[in-house]
Amino acid sequence: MSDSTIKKETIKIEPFDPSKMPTGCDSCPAHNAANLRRLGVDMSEWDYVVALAGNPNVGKSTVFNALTGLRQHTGNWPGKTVTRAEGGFEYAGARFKLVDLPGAYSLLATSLDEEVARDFILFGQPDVTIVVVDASRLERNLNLALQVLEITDRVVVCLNLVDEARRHGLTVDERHLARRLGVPVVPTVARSREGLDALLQAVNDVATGKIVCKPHRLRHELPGMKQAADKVEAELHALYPNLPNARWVALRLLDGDEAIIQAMRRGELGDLSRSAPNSEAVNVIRLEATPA
Ligand SMILES: Nc1nc2c(ncn2[C@@H]2O[C@H](COP(=O)(O)OP(=O)(O)O)[C@@H](O)[C@H]2O)c(=O)[nH]1
Ligand SMILES: [Mg+2]
Repeated sequence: MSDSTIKKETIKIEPFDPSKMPTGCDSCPAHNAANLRRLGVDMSEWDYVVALAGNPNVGKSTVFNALTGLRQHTGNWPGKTVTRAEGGFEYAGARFKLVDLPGAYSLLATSLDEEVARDFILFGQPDVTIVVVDASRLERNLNLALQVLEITDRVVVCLNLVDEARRHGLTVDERHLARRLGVPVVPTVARSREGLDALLQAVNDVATGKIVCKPHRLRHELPGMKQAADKVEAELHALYPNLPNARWVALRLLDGDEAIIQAMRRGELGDLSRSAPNSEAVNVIRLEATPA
């Protein structure tokens, strides 16, 4: 490989400012209030924020309506033509804000809808993300679920439309699925409110830290890629020990994902960490492809 094919880029990260960093604890809300404000979500009257994600047509709006009733309103995402529904509910004495994300098949940010959904989960760092999946089309739906699990470890899978699945002679072993995914899986028939109490319980348990998820993350990387990702991930870890998705961020940076690079430059990525980064660490990450 000649020198001209070596891509070199340095990203400067703003020095760490402890006054801007929330103090983390296991049962404290994990969401990022400052980033949420930028995303148009005011958390001043709420304890937790829950995002609702899923492919189109899986019953997301049905779940949203069932949980929020009349306590909801719609508007646009700031600066976007994408509509957003927002609502709230109370459970076990806590106030939950629920944000319906645009329906998406992936979080690769190749469409405006996918970008909005990804940015909300990445920067808003919701206390819980409910991924609604269609039990009768599980394989296709797990694509999005696995991508969400790459970005956040605070997930509850709502296995919806189990009545439809049953009609097609399909049963899903939700316990096995939960073990494999490393997050709670709750079977529901949202249209008749079946399973929604269990869903709320699981959401509450993840929000309050009673359940700590161990999300399944796919690792199929070519050796050269693995080496580069290991290096960037290690530097991210040194800066932000609690970043929940350092591997994913490392891979996005290596891929040249402009939104993530800009977020690093603005210091927004650092805000994703719930505790102070190592102040000894040099706040510079070098992205550097080494010749094979
Ligand atoms: N049979 C059945 N239908 C459902 C269920 N949940 C939602 N639906 C229906 O599925 C369709 C799509 O639901 P919707 O909530 O609009 O999906 P969204 O696109 O994900 O928001 C609607 O006709 C719902 O009434 C369910 O659990 N079982
Ligand atoms: Mg909908």
